[in-house]
Amino acid sequence: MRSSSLLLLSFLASVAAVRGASDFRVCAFNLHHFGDSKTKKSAVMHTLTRIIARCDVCLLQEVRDSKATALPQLLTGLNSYDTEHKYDAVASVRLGRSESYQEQYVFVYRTDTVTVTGQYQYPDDRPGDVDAFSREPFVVRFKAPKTVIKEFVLIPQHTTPVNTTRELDALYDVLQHMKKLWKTQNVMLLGDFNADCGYLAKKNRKYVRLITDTELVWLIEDKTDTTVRSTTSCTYDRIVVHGETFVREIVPLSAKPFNFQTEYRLTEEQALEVSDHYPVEVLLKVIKSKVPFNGATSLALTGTEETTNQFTSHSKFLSLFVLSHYVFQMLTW
Ligand SMILES: [Ca+2]
Repeated sequence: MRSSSLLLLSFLASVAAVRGASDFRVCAFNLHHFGDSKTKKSAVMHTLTRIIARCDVCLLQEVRDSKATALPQLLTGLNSYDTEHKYDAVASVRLGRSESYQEQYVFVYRTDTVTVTGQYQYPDDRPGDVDAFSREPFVVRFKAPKTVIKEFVLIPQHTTPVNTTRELDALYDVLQHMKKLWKTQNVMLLGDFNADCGYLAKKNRKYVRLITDTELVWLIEDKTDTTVRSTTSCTYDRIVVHGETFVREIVPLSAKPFNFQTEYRLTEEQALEVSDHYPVEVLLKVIKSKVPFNGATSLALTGTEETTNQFTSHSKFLSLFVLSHYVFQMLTW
């Protein structure tokens, strides 16, 4: 009796895991000088692949791929590592005030759960505040049929540490600009904002509209450590959501850094080879699937793109059901 209760519990947990697998995860990761030299380290590339393969959409920052070879390699690695999904990427041009130091924003996404429906390089020519950014936001709109929100806009930003306060405030103008341009309220701002420790003084926060506007919710809370080094604890990486609707369609309390050092049992040194930042991530609510106990699935999903996912969850569910049944038989014999 006891073992059958345990079995039931583990079965329910497995079902929950299957359903959990259909979460929709948005991530932002500062890869710390991602380019040619990193691609030569296979352990580092493997860890990067594992991290990025957790996300439906992953913003990469500090992509310094001057030879334009690192990103294709990363995508090839992702597609052979995780064959359940197909990954593609959309990238900005190389951005920066000097020729010698430039970075790209890259969004890696699963083509089976997400479509890019718009992209826009912010021109940074706002009258009275020309050249506010050194890495102007590369704004992308995504359509994700399995999420409740359906379509949303991501504004990325990797601030320049010494100019954090000004750039964060100017991001508010980018937000207003995009809301008007694309006629949407569903906007998320994310990335390595350097929004803590020495780069964003407490006394200056009241001047940053991105912080003071009550329509914005900062999901990664202050005092959360997004840095790998054990000697630092700063909340540099952030996810900020605009608008009541979008806030409602976020899974409560799901925003957090992903501590890949602990998760993948790396030493600090090994983790630092990957990056000096943890990725930050958040789950968007997905359209619920109904899984009745007769083994038949009826999913409240629409559109042919979902067929594969439905089939996968359905088969996983059935296999689990059959497996649990066998184990149960063995235990009760
Ligand atoms: Ca600029």
